[in-house]
This record gives sequence, C-alpha cells and structure tokens, in this order.
Amino acid sequence: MGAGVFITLEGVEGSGKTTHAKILADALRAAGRDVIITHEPGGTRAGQAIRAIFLDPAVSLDLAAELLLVLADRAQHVREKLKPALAAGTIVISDRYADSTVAYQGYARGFDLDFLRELNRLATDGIMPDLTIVLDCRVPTGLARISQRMSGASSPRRPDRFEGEDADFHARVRQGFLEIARDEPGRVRVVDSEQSLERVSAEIRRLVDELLERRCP
Ligand code: Z5A
Repeated sequence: MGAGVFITLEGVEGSGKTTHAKILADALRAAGRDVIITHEPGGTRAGQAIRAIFLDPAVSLDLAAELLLVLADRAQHVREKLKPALAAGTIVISDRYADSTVAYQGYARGFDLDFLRELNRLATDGIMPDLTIVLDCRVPTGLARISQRMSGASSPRRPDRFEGEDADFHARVRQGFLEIARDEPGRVRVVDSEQSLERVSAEIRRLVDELLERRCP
C-alpha cells in the first residue's frame, strides 16, 4: 500500500456516518488534503448492482447468499477503488467496511466471528483501516432519525432489508460494534453520536488529526 490514509465510519443506521463522512471530507479538503468518500455496499459499478439485490426486501436471500454478496462487493471495492486511491496517497473515507460484516452478519445474524474475519481477509486483500470511528447511538435514536428522514423525503420508499429488522437485531449490531472497539482499541474509536452535530464532528476531527499527525505530519 502507498502513503494514503484509510478511515472508516461505522455504526448502526442513523448514527450519522454519511453526514460525518461529508463534514470530515469537506474539512480535510479545505485544509488542502486529497480526499475521496466511498461506501459499502455499492462503492463501484458492480457494487451498485450487488447493493440493489442486497438491500431489496422483495428479493429472497439465504443468509449465506447475503454474506457472500457483501463480500463480493468488498472484494471489488478494494481492488477497483481503495487500493488505487491509497497507492496514489489519497485519504479514503469509507462509509462502512469490514467491521459491518462482523457486526451485522456475525453479531446479529449469527455467523462465526473467526470465520467472518477469515472471509474478510480474502475480501479486503489484507487492507484494513488506519482508523475506524464507531458512531455510537442508542438504536431508537438512530431509527427515529431514519424515519424522520424518510417522512421528509419527496418520494417515500419501503424500508430496506435491514431497516425492516426488529429492535433486537439492531441492538445486537450496536453491541457488535462496541465489542469490536473493545477488542481493537488501537484502530477502533467510539464517538457518542447522540451529541450535537458540532460536538460529534469536532471529536472525529480530533481523532483524524491525531492520525494524520502520526502518519503524514
Ligand atoms: N451491511 C451489512 O449487513 N453488512 C456489511 O458488511 C455492510 C453493510 C457493509 C447498508 O445500508 C446496509 O447494509 C446497512 C448494513 C448492511 N443497513 N443497515 N441498517 P445503507 O448504506 O443504505 O444505510 P446505512 O449505512 O445504515 O446508513 P444510513 O441509514 O443512511 O445512516 P447514517 O449514514 O449512519 O446516518 P446519516 O444519513 O448520516 O444521518 C441520518 C439522519 O440523522 C440525517 O437526517 C442526519 O442529518 C441526522 N443526524 C446525524 N447525526 C446527527 C446528530 N448528531 N444530531 C442530530 N441529527 C443527526
């Protein structure tokens, strides 16, 4: 890998990943850094096709098929987009990555965690983030933000495969992210995303500045 910096944002839905990816990228660009934002699933053309099947609740998917789809998305994303961007020295911010598979397909769906880490090694080609920020909020807070966003949308849509899961499912996902953070405190940092947007973005910026100071002063 080149001199790029890889940052991922993780968390339950509605925790603010998309919002803060953009705020962070804008701030880093204003400071003269070369930055791209990407996301999983769907960060490549192949990934967009996979995402459509992956999220559509009308498409029946066995849990093994669901898992393999998200890994296929990641394998393509890493090789087509992440590795070239990192090799070019870019700061890459990804809205979800490998930890989402451990949290959703592992902690929430029940696949063995070590098995998932092994599959992630194949999908990621060993590319792991320099910094992962888990935006942590209570499940009802995240779900309320999403339903507020949906009710304000000009063309309302049906909940996707994961939005349709019950509160226990999302609670297991949240617990999964917190356990990943406990297991890897050097890479994974937790930020309370129930604070104001300003407080959350300031905490994210502090963590990223610390990383950049270490990596490319
Ligand atoms: N999935 C999986 O199962 N396995 C995997 O390996 C991967 C993914 C990679 C992708 O959904 C689904 O795929 C995901 C897990 C699964 N499903 N779930 N659940 P997606 O990409 O469509 O959606 P998402 O990743 O869950 O993102 P989201 O629902 O759009 O949420 P978000 O990006 O975290 O939140 P946001 O859009 O930034 O914010 C939501 C609203 O809250 C918005 O109106 C903000 O203005 C507001 N907000 C955000 N922060 C605040 C604060 N601090 N205060 C007040 N309001 C706020």
